[in-house]
Amino acid sequence: MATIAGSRRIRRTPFSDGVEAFGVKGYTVYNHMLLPTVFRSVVEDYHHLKSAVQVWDVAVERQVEIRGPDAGKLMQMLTPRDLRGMLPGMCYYVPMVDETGGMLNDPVAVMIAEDRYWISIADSDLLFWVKGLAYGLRLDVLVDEPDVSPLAIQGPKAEELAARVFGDKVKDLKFFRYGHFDFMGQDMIVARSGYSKQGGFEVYVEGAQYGMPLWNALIEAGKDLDVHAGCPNLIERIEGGLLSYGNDMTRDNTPHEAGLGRFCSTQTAIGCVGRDALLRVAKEGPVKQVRALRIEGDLPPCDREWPLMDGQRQVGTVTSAAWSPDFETNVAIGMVRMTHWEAKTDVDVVTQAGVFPAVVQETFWI
Ligand code: THG
Repeated sequence: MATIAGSRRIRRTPFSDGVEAFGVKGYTVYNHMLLPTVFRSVVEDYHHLKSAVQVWDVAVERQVEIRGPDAGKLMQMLTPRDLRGMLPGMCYYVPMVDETGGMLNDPVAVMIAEDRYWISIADSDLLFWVKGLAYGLRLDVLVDEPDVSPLAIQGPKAEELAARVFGDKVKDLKFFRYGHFDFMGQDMIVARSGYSKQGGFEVYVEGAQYGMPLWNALIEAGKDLDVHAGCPNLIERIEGGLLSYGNDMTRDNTPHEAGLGRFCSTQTAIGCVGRDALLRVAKEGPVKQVRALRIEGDLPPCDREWPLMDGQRQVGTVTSAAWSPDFETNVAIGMVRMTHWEAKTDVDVVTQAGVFPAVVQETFWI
């Protein structure tokens, strides 16, 4: 593909200088901002992520901040996950839906205080929906995008690296919990989370001016750990079944179709604007759902939806795919009709480079 022209609409991040110093080789655009996709090669980055530690510029995980007396009420309107048990110090993965039950985003919600939340969004303009609800319903809240940029530390040596910069106390953090940690006199929120299955942390860097100092400190402290700049890795995230909003599910899908039913408690999520719609579809169950698929052959890049066929009949789509060196097969994510979603079902994938045989899997790989 040709290169993308930089411009003000495609925002740089507080860490972009660090990313470029490591020789970033590819970018995508996510939330109108640059997201690195490859440093050495996707396969080299993959092996390194699974064996060492990487520092990721995930500033594209923008925050929608909700502040004020009605913050909790507005949060519950956005999601079918029951938020009543949420307390400061917790992060929740929360499907967010519109009034039809269609997915608008699949963010990580961070409860900063009783009356203050950050919604760490995937790639859609959720801010406008949240602002619209707040204004239309005259809620007592402020809704904005604050100057907060997440930096992820991911990989088997992430705990060691994070402890060197933030102190041994980070090791006590449980999955999807956060704490406040000091970096050069600045308070930072550090959570045990991140878009990989290798373990690690996300630092919510408040104030762009702290971006490069933190980046440099992590790179310096991790020299003997073989630390390298990295980014969400296509192969690893498919192996782990981590979904990509806009690719693996869209506004046309319910959370149940996306396989996110375990994050919904629609019956008790009183106030969720999609509650009635979701209760209706959850009763019957979805007629198509996300599945892991194994595909044979030398695939082209998955830069479009690939029809899944049983003979002349379309029975679904493949939405993400890549060659997995560790599992020695093409790993893929697709949306499969219920007639064909059972494990071991044989189907055909129609790509821009021909037709390839595929098999529905029982589970993801990691
Ligand atoms: N971290 C933060 N913000 C984010 C992402 C992130 N915003 C964009 C995008 N990623 C949102 N999507 C996801 C998808 C999966 C997960 C997190 C965000 C995730 N899932 C785990 C899993 O499926 O194994 C666990 C979820 C759970 O058990 O609660 O982590 O990565 N800040």
